[in-house]
Amino acid sequence: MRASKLYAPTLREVPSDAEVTSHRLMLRAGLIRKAASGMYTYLPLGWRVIRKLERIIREEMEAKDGQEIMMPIVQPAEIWQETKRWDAFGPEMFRLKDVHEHDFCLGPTHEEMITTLVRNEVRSYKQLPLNLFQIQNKYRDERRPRFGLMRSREFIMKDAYSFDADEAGADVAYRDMYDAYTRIFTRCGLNFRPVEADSGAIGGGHTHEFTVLAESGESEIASCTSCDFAANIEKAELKTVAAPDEPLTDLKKIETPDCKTIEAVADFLSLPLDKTIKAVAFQDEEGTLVLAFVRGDHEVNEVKLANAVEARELVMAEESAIEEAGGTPGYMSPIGIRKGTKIVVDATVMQMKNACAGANEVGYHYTGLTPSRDFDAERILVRDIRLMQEGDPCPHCGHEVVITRGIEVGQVFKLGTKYSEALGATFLDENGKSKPLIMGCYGIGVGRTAAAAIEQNNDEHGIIWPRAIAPFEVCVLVVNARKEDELRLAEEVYQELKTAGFDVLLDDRPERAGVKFKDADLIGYPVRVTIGPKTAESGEIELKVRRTGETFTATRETYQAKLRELLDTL
Ligand code: 9G3
Repeated sequence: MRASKLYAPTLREVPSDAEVTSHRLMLRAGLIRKAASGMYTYLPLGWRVIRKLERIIREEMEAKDGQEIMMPIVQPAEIWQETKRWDAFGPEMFRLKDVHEHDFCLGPTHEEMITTLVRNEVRSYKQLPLNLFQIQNKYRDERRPRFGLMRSREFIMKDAYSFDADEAGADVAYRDMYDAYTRIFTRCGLNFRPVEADSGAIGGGHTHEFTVLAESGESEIASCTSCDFAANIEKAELKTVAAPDEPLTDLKKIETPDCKTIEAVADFLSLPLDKTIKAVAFQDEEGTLVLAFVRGDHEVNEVKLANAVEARELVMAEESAIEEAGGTPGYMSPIGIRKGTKIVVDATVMQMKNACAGANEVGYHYTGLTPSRDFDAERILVRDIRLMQEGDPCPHCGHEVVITRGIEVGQVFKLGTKYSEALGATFLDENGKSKPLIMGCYGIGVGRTAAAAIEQNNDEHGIIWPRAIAPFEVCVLVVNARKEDELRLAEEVYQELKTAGFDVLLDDRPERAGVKFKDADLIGYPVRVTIGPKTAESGEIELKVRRTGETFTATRETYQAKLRELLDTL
């Protein structure tokens, strides 16, 4: 390809709504253009990156016996009604009607579609295990699309689905996909971690997210400083902290004027925060009040809390809802709350002795509170609802954890029989007994992976592509395309490299050299081969490595070997 023909409009400036580096650089380098909110066109350079990513994904999926298919994007409502998910996702699901007024959606995912396909044809254990995958646009009507390809409303996903006869088979399928993902993201040159994650809306329990470490990521990852523990902070389980043993004092209600927060009370009574109990009030999607109690120096993990009360979503409670339930905002205690309110107490709180908490009366708190003695066990749920914080002990080895941010680029889920039972996808086992298929599902955000690669590989000049997914792996740049001898030499080198199998671009534009050098750095070709006056004089060819800025001089005879040597390190 020649840059004089390439459709890659580079920009010096970007629109203000491009908040993260990858979004800004993908616009500036002419990789994507916004078509509408959360909808993007891939320009030639951007699409070359996607196609290289897809090739790596296909190779690794097929190495694990995944078979590629292509399902419709437009999905009939009926299959979603069978799994009772048609109404579960509200406005996030793009819906449409056909000419007969029948309901359809644009596929946000394909569990229903794939399971209704398989249930008709897979009838015997002899046809198992089966792993089917596709690489296709998905549609999720995000209220606030942002960060370019990182959170868009139409996005390319590789989604795979596995079908097994038993749990042991499903474990093998899960491990195969886990290994395939490890190989895919390694080949893409990404610094990633598989982290334990919360299975959220789709249930099934076991799941890992493949997370690319990047400060601009939306995920928060807790990882151990000394063992391989890593978990999405939403899921990270915490050991119960035992409280020091001490003689129990009597429960007392004391006046604490104007102490509306637990910090104020701790101050007023000069108590350490870890001797206080903090209440946080939420409401679930039905408006039911959910009270959470954690130690004063801990935070509530809303995902764990939602799972504990089986709520789909939780919002901070209105003060009126708290009062209706017999609670006193700012002075909440689980003692005296009316029935029907869900009360969840963190397991560490249940170990506390002689603690201080709200007394459910304005201006009053309890001291000498020992939850295992004073809380009504019938009324409360005791769960781990703590949010893991920097420095907390690793649940595996006890060393301190650190919290870093990351971009979720892939996830592997165990689905069990959630969809096969709901949709009657059964098979006959070797004894002729009918059983539901055991499933797993596995996603990779292809565009998001490209964006994550840029988040991890950039500098003040632009993108620094890992070789395997660069739009071109080498750029042959003519210093002065108006000089006949330089241009001819560049053409020869370009042809030689193409013949040698390199993925090469010839920048033959009649632009000032400075502009072309800047574009090569912005777009981020791994190696730049410069043909200039010295090449014409003495055959000297300069090679520059984008990542390190190192330059090497070679001759017409040695430059190809040098290029291969350099590329093999990138
Ligand atoms: C919906 C809408 C949004 C959704 C879903 C359904 C997320 C939904 C979970 C998954 C799980 C896996 C296969 C590939 C990997 C991820 N957002 N999920 O089910 F209707 Cl609007 O998609 N699916």
